[in-house]
Amino acid sequence: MQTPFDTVILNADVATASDRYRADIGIRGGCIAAIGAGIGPGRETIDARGRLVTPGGVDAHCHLDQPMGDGSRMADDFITGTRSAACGGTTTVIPFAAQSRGQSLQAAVDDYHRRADGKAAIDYAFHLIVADPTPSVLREELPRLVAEGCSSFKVYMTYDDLKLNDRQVLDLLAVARREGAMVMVHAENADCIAWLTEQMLDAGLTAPRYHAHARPMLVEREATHRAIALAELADVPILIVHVSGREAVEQIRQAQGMGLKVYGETCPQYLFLTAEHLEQEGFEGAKCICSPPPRDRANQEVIWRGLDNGTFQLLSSDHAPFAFAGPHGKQAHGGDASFDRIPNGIPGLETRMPLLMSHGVMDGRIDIHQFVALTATNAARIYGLFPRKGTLAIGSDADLVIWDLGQPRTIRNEQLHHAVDYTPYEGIEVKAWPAVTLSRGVVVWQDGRYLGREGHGQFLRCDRPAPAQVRGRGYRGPLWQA
Ligand code: DUC
Ligand code: ZN
Ligand code: ZN
Repeated sequence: MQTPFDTVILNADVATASDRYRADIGIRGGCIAAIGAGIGPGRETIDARGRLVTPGGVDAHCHLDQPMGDGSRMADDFITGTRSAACGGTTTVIPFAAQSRGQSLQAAVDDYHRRADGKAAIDYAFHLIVADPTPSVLREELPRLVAEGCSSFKVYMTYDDLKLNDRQVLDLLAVARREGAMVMVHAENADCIAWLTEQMLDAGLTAPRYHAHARPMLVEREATHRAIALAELADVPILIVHVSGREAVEQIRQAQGMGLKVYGETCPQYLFLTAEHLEQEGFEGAKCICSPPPRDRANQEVIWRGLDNGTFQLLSSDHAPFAFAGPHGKQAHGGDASFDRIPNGIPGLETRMPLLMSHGVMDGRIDIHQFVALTATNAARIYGLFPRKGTLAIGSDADLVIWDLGQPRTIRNEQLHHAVDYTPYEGIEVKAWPAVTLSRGVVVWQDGRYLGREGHGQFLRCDRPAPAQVRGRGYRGPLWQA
């Protein structure tokens, strides 16, 4: 006789990226063991009473306890960051093990494991940030780390301590091609930003609002175009992260139209904030400083359209948590620091899924299957975690969200669970919030109470992602025939 399930979710209205059906879900050993009608008893039962049930979110771009080189410090570590994620329906996070110049990549990964070990409440994987592509990084460390489960890495085209030149980017793209890794690109033109910043500071334009003027859309457009050209030359897929508006969107769409494998990620800040948020009184605008900066309403509409028409595969938070008050966050260089000395980034792990469910699905901009794809399934596929993560299927981890829909609520920072002292989404109305979040079958959030446990979250080794496989539509020179 079959042993009972550990937990049965009864009467669920299940939505995945492709399907919608009513069923009971049986969970055993942290995995989904059965989906069907009348599947038998469980030691625990959760009656979903016709409520919408979706896969738990995979937030594939967030920063937790990432060492900073400028004296600032992130407010969220793996304890508070994963707690906040779970309360907002996210059950997997992929933050960044960031190499600093002169450091080996392996040392960065070892350090990041130490920061995460025993702390996370939900599962996590690591992307790499490659800031120093030495011969040993290219020939030994990266191939080994990709094989060991860090199968994606980010390259920066801006920031003095991280930026790579085109030759270095090409070297890394060639490694990604050979090893089957996914390359994420932060696309902004560093020299244009440096030149504009110098001009503005010389003219005495130092307030937070000038951050947006120092990083106009064309610097993102140019770098996006260049990144795509480099990937075409190396004949390898790439993913442009945190796309902010029309000009970068046009570059990505053109490349996709040419048949290149160019993937796109955007974030809630480009749907809900504008550059006007940087114009708040005094230093308040610093709360919304992130890069690329938020644009305007017309660009918000372009981003919404890109979520609907398939330009974007991912909606990630880019949670980069700096407190507003205190000596380590936005005011690390003083409460009147010039815009170029204010740490870049905003929090958003907990609000990502409710904002998109509410203003995307419930307001009719995207459908529920697009929602699941954008918040969970595509990230799991693109980073080599599918089908363990990102869907509800027999054998998948029992990571899921039971939604409370239709009850209006106002986002207030005091109700969030991160360690940041503000949210840029303060005051925005939503009509959706997770009623219950399960991580590998364990309830971590229920009816407004955090029930997670430090150390429940496990490190995930990512496979080489199928979407990183070469399609062979890039440049074909004599080297490729050799
Ligand atoms: N880039 C990121 O990816 N995150 C935070 C800030 C930034 O510039
Ligand atoms: Zn970035
Ligand atoms: Zn980021």
